[in-house]
Amino acid sequence: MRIFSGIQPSGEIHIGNYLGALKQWLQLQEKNECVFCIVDLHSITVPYQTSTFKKRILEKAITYLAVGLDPKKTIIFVQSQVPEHTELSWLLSTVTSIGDLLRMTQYKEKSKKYKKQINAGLLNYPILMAADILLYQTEAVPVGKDQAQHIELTREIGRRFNQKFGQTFKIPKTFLPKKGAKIMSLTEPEKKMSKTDSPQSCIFLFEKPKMIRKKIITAQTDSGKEIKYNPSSKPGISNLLTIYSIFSDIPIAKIEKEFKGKGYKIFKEKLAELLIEKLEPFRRKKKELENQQALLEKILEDGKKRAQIIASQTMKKVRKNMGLGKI
Ligand code: AQP
Repeated sequence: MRIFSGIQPSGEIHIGNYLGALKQWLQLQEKNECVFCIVDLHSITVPYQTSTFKKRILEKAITYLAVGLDPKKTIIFVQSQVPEHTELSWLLSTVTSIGDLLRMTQYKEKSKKYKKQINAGLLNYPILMAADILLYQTEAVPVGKDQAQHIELTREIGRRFNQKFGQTFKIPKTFLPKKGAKIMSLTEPEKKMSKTDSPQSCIFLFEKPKMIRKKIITAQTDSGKEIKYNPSSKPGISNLLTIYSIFSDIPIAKIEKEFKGKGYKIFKEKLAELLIEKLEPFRRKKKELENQQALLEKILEDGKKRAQIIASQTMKKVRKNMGLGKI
């Protein structure tokens, strides 16, 4: 299968991004043709710092490699380096309804968060995402739950285009992980964990042990003392149980039994230890990669070339079917 997915260089990668997306990517790269992108053009739809932007992009490349993505098996590249993404995005905008864009949850949330800086790019974000995916004739898109609505719209845009201009794109499926599709904020467990929220609300993938301990110990929990999974009445502890379960590979019911009558403090201390241990290899690998700028650049350059071969084939077909191209 051809797989496509991406992450924005909008902030530091957290364990939600890892469990929702990266962990699936690692498994999928073994038996599929994977294309994993650093989607920088999506990040510029909200305020960002131009002076540190390239550094942020390189950090994401380091993250991809540090968690175990293998550039020999997968294509790793930066979205803005392949201009076909923006060309296709414009063409797809002609088969996308404004009503569909206005009802996207991410648009509603981000336009509330950045009230004074709502730009057309923020509204059109899902069209660019549809272009990213359809450009590679993608069959499956592994993402967290927050992105599922955008993939539904991608499918709709692809179908509409095929109906209007003839069979052009494969229609991709959404791949959600069975567990960890929506990791919640540590400080407001009714909200998802987000890169651009307060650092206290996230455990970053390369977080220092001291900070992991501090953030987990102070994570918002619910009234009562029982370690019980119930996302509606105990969202805080349920989120921590989910994290514990995935990182330890122990079912939630078994963890509940183990911590019966022990209270939140002991449970949180154990969870902090578990995270420190499980995230340590990522921190180590990141350190090794940090001084290898030339290697990173080569990987991204190779990735760009490989991505562009597929992208240009699709664009030839798109232009032809739309009646565009050489006169
Ligand atoms: N809390 C989460 N739990 C599980 N999966 C998550 N993802 C994001 N948050 C969670 C998944 O991670 C991938 C990266 O997505 P993105 O960089 O395109 O942006 P996002 O979905 O908007 O993620 P963030 O962390 O909330 O970033 P900002 O703050 O920049 O908006 C996607 O597969 C996503 O589903």
